[in-house]
Parts: sequence; C-alpha cells; structure tokens
Amino acid sequence: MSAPPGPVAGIGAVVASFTLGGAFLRAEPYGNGHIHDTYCVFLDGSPAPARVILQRINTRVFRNPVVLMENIARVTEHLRMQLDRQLADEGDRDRRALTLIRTRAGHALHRDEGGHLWRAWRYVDRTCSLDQIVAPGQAFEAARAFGLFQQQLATLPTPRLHDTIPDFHYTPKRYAAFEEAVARDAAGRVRTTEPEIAFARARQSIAGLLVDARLPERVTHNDTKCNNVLFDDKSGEAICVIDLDTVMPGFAAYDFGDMVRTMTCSAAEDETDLAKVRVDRSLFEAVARGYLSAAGSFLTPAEKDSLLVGGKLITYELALRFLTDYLNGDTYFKVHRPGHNLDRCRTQFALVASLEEHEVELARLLRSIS
Ligand code: ADP
Ligand code: GN1
Ligand code: MG
Repeated sequence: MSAPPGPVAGIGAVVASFTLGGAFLRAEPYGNGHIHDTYCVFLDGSPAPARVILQRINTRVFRNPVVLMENIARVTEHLRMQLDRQLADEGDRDRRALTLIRTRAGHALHRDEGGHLWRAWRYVDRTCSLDQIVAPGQAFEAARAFGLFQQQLATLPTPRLHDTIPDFHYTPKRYAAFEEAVARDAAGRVRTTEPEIAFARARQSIAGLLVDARLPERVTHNDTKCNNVLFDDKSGEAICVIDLDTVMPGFAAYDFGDMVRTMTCSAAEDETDLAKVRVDRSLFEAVARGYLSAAGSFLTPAEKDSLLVGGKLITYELALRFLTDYLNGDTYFKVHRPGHNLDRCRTQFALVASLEEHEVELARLLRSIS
C-alpha cells in the first residue's frame, strides 16, 4: 500500500549533501501531496530556525528523473528571469517562483545510500496551501495564479519540454488502464465496485472529448489542484505555483479542468458525504474570472470553448485513475485509510454528475465571462 511519509533515518546525511546554511535541527513530514515524500527541514538560524523543503522523489511515478529535473530547471529559471525583470524587491522575487537548491556537488538531485533520489527547494515563507477552497476569493486567486503561470511560460524558448509522464492527460489510455485493472482484478475488489465500474463505462465517451479537438499545444502545469499554489498568509494573494513535475506540453483545458475539479466544489477530494459534492456556481464563476483575467488575453476562441469540457474530462479522468488504483491494490496515490481511493473516485463521479446537471447554465456563464 502506498503510505504517507514517516520519519526517515539518515535524513541528516541527505540534508548535509545540499548547500544549505545552518546546522540540521530536525525534519517533519509536510503537506498533503499524493506523490512524493515531502519534508520541512529546520536548520539552526537566527532569530528563528530557517526552513527548507526536501523531497524524496517518487520514481515509480517519475521514471526518468533526469528529464524531470531538466524540465524543472528550465521552467524555474525562465520564471525567475521574468520576475527579475519585473520586480525590484529580491525578497518578493524569491517568493513568487520556486527555487531549486543544488547539492554540494552542483547537481539537482542527491542519491542516498538506499538509491533514493532527493531534491531541495527554497521554502516559501509566510504562505500556506489549501486542500479545499471555501471562498470565491480563494478560487479567483488560485485560478489567476495558474493563468499567469501559463502566460509566463508561453515565452519559454525551444526545445519542447519533455513529457515527464507520457500520455498523462490522454484519457482514452486512462480508460484502457481502467478496463485492464477490471480484467486483472489484482486486489479482488471488482465485486465490490460494480456501481463505480458501471458509472465509468456508461460515460466512456467523455474520455474522447478532446482527442480530436484542434487545440494549440501550450506549456501547461497539468496538476492545477488547489494545494499546488501557495497563498500569502497576510494578503491571501496566490503568489507561487508549485509542484512543477508535470509542467509539459498540454491543452489549456487540462489546467482549467483540474481547477474546476478542485476549486468549484468546497467538499474535500475524498468527501464521503456525497450530498456535499456539487458544483458551486459562485466558485465556478470565480475560477473562470480568475483564470481568464490572466489567460483570457492569449487563449484562442476554440480554447475558450474547450474549457468547460476540460472540467468534465479531467474530473472523469481522475475518477478513473482513483478507481484503477483502488482495483490495482493502491500502488500509485498515497492512501490514508482503507477504501481511500474508492472514496476519492466516488467524489469525482459525483462531481461529474453535478457538472452534467449544470452544463448548460455553466456554459452560459463561462461565455458571458469570456
Ligand atoms: P506532491 O507532488 O507530492 O504533491 P508537492 O511538490 O505538491 O508534492 O509538495 C507537497 C506540499 O508541500 C505542497 O502541497 C505544499 O503544501 C508544500 N510545499 C511544497 N513546496 C513548498 C515550498 N517550496 N515552500 C513551502 N511549501 C511547499
Ligand atoms: C497527484 O502530486 P499531487 O498530489 O499534487 C497527481 C495528480 C492528481 C492529484 C489528485 C504526478 O497530484 O495527477 O490530479 O494527485 N500527480 C501525479 O489529487 O500523478
Ligand atoms: Mg502537489
């Protein structure tokens, strides 16, 4: 089972391999990401301990860490160059884009004695990430930040970024993986997931919705859920987009879609009371306004028309991915309780149903904004 991170023996030696100021004090598991093992490291400092984010990379998910880090270096350097041109205050620039910390040997990754790969990030101070969006202001801010992120990366020089996970949002492949998991029934769970399997099959056509759409390829984030952006503690402004592992070529609709999935419903991703899972019109409006306030200037009419479809597609895709992982015995996403992936799947399907129910009204609203 894929479990959340615990304390790691020997983490002090890992910390020592990076160029950090101050002696190692302690490390604590940090954040609620589903993929890597993330730690907040405290270093001796004055007047208060300094912090750094340390991550043990999930190499079952990211099978080519070298190209992963190559992408990340290019993306972070490009963002930083733009901020350097735009902002006078260095402290401000440090908080508005992630900064990788190199190892003492000058590399982006450290390999520990057990063969695990680690990387370190400058800690973005006085911020928080939100696992759930509860107010339209938060939705607007997070969506604006992801729109701005796309805009900033529209000028990334060639060559094309690597696909860090091939076919990441190619939903027909996700559907095929789901059917394969049903056929294999590795964990003996098919018998208890018949309603979910039937729901997925009845909506298989969703998987093909953007396959033949002639949309421009952009540099997209591809994992725009609400806890992948940091909000300033004081102002509430969404100042820094994080989790850059899946930044690669994609459609704008993928990014908007995952915002719809995670920011237009105030229930948690794993909410078990499905009565709470429905799209909230004012959150949806805030996401659309926030995203388009930054991205509206460069999106083509066809891209604008694809956004709502992206919401249904990505929500359905995530439901398939959670269900597939449940059927495979929970090997991909970190889980915190038995049946966790199945709960997450049910929540996503409930949101798909709600998006279907309100499709006409949401399309009208989106058109009136864009
Ligand atoms: P995962 O891929 O597992 O989701 P993330 O890169 O999103 O990993 O990190 C997990 C969590 O750690 C984030 O949701 C955020 O709360 C926190 N985090 C990550 N990087 C930073 C950073 N540089 N400064 C502050 N918090 C961070
Ligand atoms: C994972 O890493 P994290 O927790 O931000 C996943 C996303 C899913 C998300 C669902 C590389 O994102 O694709 O949308 O969980 N990341 C990867 O919460 O698979
Ligand atoms: Mg994350």
